[in-house]
Amino acid sequence: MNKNKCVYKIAAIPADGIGIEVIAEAIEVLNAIQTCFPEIEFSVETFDWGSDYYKKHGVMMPEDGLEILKPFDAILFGAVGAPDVPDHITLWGLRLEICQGFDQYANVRPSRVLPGISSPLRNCEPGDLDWVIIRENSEGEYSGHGGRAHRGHREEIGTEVAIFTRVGVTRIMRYAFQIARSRPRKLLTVVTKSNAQRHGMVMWDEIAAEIAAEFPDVMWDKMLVDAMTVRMTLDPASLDTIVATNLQADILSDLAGALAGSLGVAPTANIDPERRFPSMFEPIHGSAFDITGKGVANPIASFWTAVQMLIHLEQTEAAEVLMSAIEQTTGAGILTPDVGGTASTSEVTRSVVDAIVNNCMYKKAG
Ligand code: GGG
Repeated sequence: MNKNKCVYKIAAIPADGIGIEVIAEAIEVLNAIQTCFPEIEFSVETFDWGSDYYKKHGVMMPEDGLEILKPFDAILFGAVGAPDVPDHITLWGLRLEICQGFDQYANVRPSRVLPGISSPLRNCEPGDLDWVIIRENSEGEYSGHGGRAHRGHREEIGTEVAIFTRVGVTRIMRYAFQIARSRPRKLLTVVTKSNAQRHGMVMWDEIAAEIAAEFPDVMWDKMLVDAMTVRMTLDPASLDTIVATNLQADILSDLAGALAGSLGVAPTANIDPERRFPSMFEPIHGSAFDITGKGVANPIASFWTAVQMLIHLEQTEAAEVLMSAIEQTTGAGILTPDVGGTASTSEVTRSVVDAIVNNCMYKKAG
């Protein structure tokens, strides 16, 4: 028995639609990684939580779901959403329950145009679009505060209250500046809407300026969210690291995924930077019921989020091998239809697995 072997307990929650397909492929890729890196072992346990579970039990996951997940080193998540269950039930009952329950307050969303994939932007040179969006993941517009009254009456009201706390804003700003500092350009754009939202968003701006003083080596600027969509589209090379509120970053990262070629390649990591709880890794895309069961779902976002998971687990060499296998596959034109190819989900996986094996053999020989 190798005493230096790292055994990672991974909770897989494929959940709904194509989430089930792409997480199965991600597990196959992790198996290839553990074959090539004998010092790494993944002990994967899969949970059947999601919309089908909801239809049987009336809840998206068991009441003690968070307690069940707590001992795991990481969570690999698929997607939520079903045509016959309201979206706010599926989202709040599983994904947000885990993100907020485990205080995974930093949501990290890298975007880059991978080799072999083209951006819908004209004149987008390789390297022009290479961003990391940091989404505040615990409060803001997703605080869950609000309510309905006088249902069905003419006087009916609905409120949705965005809550920004000094603790919440300070920690996400500091995290974003740290990420910006770790990247070669050391450049951060703080997204805001403080012209119209004159309370929480003005505090957001003030705290950004306070934290900036701790990072004199990071250049930073501030953009209104509406103007940010224009800048992302017309001047992508002017951006690097981006921090935005929960809702703003959710919208901007869909745009980022589309500009990088497809949401099918966009990964996301829900991180508890203090490592009190397991962090959760998932593709940004939803359950995509229109293509479920057709064998054409793009598994690249799930593979890329597995890279994020390996980095979080401090297995950087394995992460590099996997990222390089992904890029070799896309670069060779082995692409699903959403990025202009004709390959099936399993053909893309086969290519990534083969590339992992080849890269490892090459490494060992070298
Ligand atoms: N894998 C991501 C996922 O399932 N997303 C579903 C969704 O509706 N997300 C909206 C959000 O998180 O704001």
